[in-house]
Amino acid sequence: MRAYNILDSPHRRLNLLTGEWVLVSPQRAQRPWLGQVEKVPAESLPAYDPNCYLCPGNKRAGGAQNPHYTSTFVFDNDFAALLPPASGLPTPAATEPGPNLFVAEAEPGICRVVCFSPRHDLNLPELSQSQVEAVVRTWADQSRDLGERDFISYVQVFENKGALMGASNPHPHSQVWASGHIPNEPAKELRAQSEYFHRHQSCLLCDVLAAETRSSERLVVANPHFTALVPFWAVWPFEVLVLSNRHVAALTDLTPSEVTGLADLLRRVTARYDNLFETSFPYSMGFHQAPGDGQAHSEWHLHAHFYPPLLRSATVRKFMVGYEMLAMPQRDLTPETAAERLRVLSDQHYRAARVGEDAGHNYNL
Ligand code: H2U
Ligand code: ZN
Repeated sequence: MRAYNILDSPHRRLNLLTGEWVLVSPQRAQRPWLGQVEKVPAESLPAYDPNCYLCPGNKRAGGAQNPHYTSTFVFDNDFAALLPPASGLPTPAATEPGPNLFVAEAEPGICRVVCFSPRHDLNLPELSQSQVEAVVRTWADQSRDLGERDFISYVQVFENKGALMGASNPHPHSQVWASGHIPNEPAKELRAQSEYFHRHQSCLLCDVLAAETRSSERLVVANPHFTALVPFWAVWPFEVLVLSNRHVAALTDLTPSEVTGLADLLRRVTARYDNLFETSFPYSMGFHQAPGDGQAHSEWHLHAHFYPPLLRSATVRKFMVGYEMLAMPQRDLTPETAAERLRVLSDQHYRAARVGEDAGHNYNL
């Protein structure tokens, strides 16, 4: 009898960060596709769009006028999902329990938008190294500024890129939502990292990084400060986990060389993404840093998740429906194959339309 080989047979894998399982069905990768085909995004956008709410000097939807900014630009979201307590809402501590069965509580917070640069047409892999460093420093500054407030427990930095991900504007930007409670995803990760730390007296993601570096089969790209890999438990076809090589808890802990390293790695990962199907690759990405809840978080390891929806081409996406919505996530392409496909791609963006000094960083790996 043939031995059971997980690489060509259905199996499930445990996500050590969330405690949830993913079903992997490698034997199904070649199934035919007669479903929805997405539109390919416009290849060339103008450097400045007079109708864009985020371009320098333009009026936003809420009526405010953007300055003629030249680097990153941060503003309070005009349609914020969370509002600070100053707006009259009670803080969580002041909340009364709901009547009997149903539970609700106040959620104070602050939402901001971070434009990457004045350029309407340049995403992370097309910006220069120093421009992406400015973005990383802005995320760290925002994390510090918002995380220090006493009514904030968690700062979520994220980017929603592309119409396919519901981004309302093509001008490259990210968002920062700071909330009074720790949201669901970081809360699961907090539980898993704390349990692991107490059980093993070592950090979960330090151990994952060491194991992945040893085996190298799921590595995508690395430099002396950060490593990108397809996690063993990836759900999205080309999902990537970015880990700091040093055990740090937050963006605010990064040294200037680590900021350089993170900017370099983000440019390399996103260039590979764009190169994969020669399209501006949509994704949601975000950083998971330690909660700013006044506790010491020695268990927490700074990381970023990239969740991109594309599966086979610029026009065929993975849908999280049916079994995924009702039972558990499922994937056909193995994380090992996805890593291999991303690993062999060039760091040089296929449009090679880089601006500024763009010397990049020639880390010898
Ligand atoms: P998304 O592209 O991910 O939707 O993010 C854009 C954010 O920018 C969105 O949260 C805000 C929206 O509320 N926004 C403003 O605050 N002012 C504007 O003039 C346009 C968009
Ligand atoms: Zn714009």
